Amino acid sequence: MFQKILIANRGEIALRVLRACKELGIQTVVVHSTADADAMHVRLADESVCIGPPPSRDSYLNIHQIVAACEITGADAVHPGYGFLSENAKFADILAAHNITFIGPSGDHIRVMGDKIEAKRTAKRLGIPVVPGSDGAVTEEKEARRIAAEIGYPVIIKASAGGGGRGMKVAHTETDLEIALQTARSEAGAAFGDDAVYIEKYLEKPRHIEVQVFGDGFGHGVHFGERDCSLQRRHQKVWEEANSPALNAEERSRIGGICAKAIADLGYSGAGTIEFLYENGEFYFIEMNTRLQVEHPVTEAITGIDLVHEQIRVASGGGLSVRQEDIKFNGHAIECRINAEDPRTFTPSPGTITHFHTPGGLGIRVDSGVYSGYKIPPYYDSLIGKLIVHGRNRVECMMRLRRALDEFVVDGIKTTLPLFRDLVGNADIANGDYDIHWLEKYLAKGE
Ligand code: MV4
Repeated sequence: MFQKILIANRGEIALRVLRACKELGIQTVVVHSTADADAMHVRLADESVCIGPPPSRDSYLNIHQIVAACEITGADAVHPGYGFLSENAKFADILAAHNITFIGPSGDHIRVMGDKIEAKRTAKRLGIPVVPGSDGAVTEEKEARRIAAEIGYPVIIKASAGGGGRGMKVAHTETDLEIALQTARSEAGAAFGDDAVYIEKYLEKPRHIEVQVFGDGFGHGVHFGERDCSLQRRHQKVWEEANSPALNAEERSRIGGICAKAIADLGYSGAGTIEFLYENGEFYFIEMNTRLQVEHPVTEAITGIDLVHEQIRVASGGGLSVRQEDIKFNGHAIECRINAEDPRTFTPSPGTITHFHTPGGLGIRVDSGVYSGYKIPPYYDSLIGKLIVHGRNRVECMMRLRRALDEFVVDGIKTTLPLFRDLVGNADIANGDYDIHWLEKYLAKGE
């Protein structure tokens, strides 16, 4: 087991990882920018190292400073959290070269999944169902026309170096296709320095369902069920649940089994998320994330398993604490992402939190790095906390969520809490009847 873990992140996820380390009796080091000297993760860690000025590229993304902080403090492993360097293959390789364990998959697995064409080809080879489309990159308009005619319109053109919704163009007819292909290629080239694009059938009303997987480092794979993350705005998730209200136990175990086998065949190590679009009872792979995700607590709530403990165990060579047959799905969980933003326009609202009171009681978890009197710096994302609610079933979970939202107080700044108070009272949400476009339509109506 590791002696000392360096946490290369900030905010609620730094605290989340810190808690797991403390429970496992592992010493902790955090790194921080000058803007985060007063942050909770800095206060609670055993040691802290200031690695640079506020901009992320000079601090949380500064690989050399982070490696130096490991050497100075004698950390033998790094947990990257999510965002920042968590899916940076070069960072994983550099740590390995310094005999420091990256708590995550190999640099090569990160690299494969970071290239969306390569990821899709890999998924298909491993028996994961993919969206119909081109076999690889498409450059010629003639080839694009042939593929589009074969799969049928509408089609979507995606950047191979994109992901998470960046660099996509939809073509509804052959007339749209030429412009869509040209703009997608030039935008991808300008944004990512790689103009490779691919074509897929455009699914019009899917849900976003993602399967939590783990490789144990010894060639075995398991799944921890799925999360439904369809409620998004501009590719930012807002509300996530486990299980998906759209799946039955048979579908869960079928897609989970396919994903677990793929992870085993890939020789993958650590936590991963296989993302699907789900429409008319069918799953279509879109991407794989090679990190712990923001919404992992809903999976923890329904399985009772600490996923950060599992990441640390696997990275240290100790394998998983559970086999597939030990993983049971118990009840229902919902997570609300509480952002320091205007609840209608989503304009960031940094500043001082004058009063912060979190809800409690059975089935309530709040993961947050803020406190009364804390000043939210303007340099980073606006997530200030997550409310995770668990119940024996979805109805109980929703009742408890409504009550927890009533108890939650954040004064001094604007937050997205009022949006969640509206959503818990909405009939479509109560029925679990929503797709990836539901939230944007709801916000456009201004209800
Ligand atoms: C799609 C799609 C429809 N058809 N692919 C957006 C994020 C990126 N991960 C993939 N995305 C999409 N890919 C096909 N073939 C629709 C989206 C999409 C979306 C997906 C998940 C959650 C929210 C979304 C919002 C808009 C578009």
